[in-house]
Amino acid sequence: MEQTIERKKRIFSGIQPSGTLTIGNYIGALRHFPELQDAYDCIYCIVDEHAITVRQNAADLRRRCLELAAIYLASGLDPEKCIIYCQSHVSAHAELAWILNCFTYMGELQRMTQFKDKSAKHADNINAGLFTYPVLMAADILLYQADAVPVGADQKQHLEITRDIAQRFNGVYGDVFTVPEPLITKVGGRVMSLQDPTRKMSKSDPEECFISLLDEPDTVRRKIKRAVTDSDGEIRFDPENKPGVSNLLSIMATLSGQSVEDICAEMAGKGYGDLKTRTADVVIASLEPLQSEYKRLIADKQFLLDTLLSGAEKANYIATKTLRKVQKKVGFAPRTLK
Ligand code: ATP
Ligand code: LTN
Repeated sequence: MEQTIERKKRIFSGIQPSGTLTIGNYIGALRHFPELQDAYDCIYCIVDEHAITVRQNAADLRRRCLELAAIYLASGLDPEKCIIYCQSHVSAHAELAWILNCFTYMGELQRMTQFKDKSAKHADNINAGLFTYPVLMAADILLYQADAVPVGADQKQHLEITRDIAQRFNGVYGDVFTVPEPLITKVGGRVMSLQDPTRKMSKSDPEECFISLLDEPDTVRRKIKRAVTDSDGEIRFDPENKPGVSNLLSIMATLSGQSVEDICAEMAGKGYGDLKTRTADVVIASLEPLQSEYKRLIADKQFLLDTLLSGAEKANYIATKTLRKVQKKVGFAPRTLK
């Protein structure tokens, strides 16, 4: 009897171990990872190779990789259901990135807004890795033939270039790569900095700009209390004219599950002090379970390492299959004469 086994659709995403994750990373990306793990075949990577495009202290980076593994697990990811691993443990990423570099134009990379932003931020270290960062990201995604990629809105342009590279390669060599779709949430896809609500919240910005997933309740209250708002005093969702207030409202809405409209209706006539107290209450309550699970997990480094190594083994199997196919297509020397 003929049987067709349908492959589950595949999800791939990655986060850089470049600092403690912020509620921006959580709301825009991480929060969705566990939601997807039952219906899809999910692969979640810790992209340490991307992290060194900005200078990192080696001991800190090493420690942060394990911390991010603990955060992944604390957010609800189950290593029995999905693959969790470190990018540098699977050499196919760097190998495919090299090949894809030869299918990417300088002009395309020069247009990337993240490259422009990071070049301005790190003017003393505009290295070639920072420039070809999107190509390594394309390699990450294409190696696993991912159908969809959950990311924050800031990564939309990188997903577009990934699709362009895949289509260009497929155009020359046939259907080698799955062309991935971005998964970006409408509300919360772009959480803004607490100190400059016209810029995105980023984990490598100064402390007061973000709330870390591991911030103590007192710290959360202090940072939200000092968040930049405006002087008109009205609680209204208007990102264009009231970016600070709108940012607090969408943080509260995404974390509580309540709509922005309902929150505004409930807070009618109240002041920014009340808005900030309520936002802080919601943030603290939603971080609490993740933080207590994190504390338990981070105490067992051996378990975290074992999880990453067994994840890398599974990832390596899938990635090598794609890499070998690509190497053959481009005409690299064969490994057997058969
Ligand atoms: P860095 O500051 O080191 O560049 P980052 O905070 O921008 O890092 P990444 O590791 O590059 O974070 O991103 C991890 C995921 O979090 C990505 O999917 C990214 O789109 C998402 N993300 C990052 N910042 C935000 C934000 N402010 N709002 C929503 N999503 C975000
Ligand atoms: N570029 C992303 C992190 C990242 C990623 C990926 C996300 C690296 N590789 C693959 C999704 C899929 C960032 O800067 N946020």
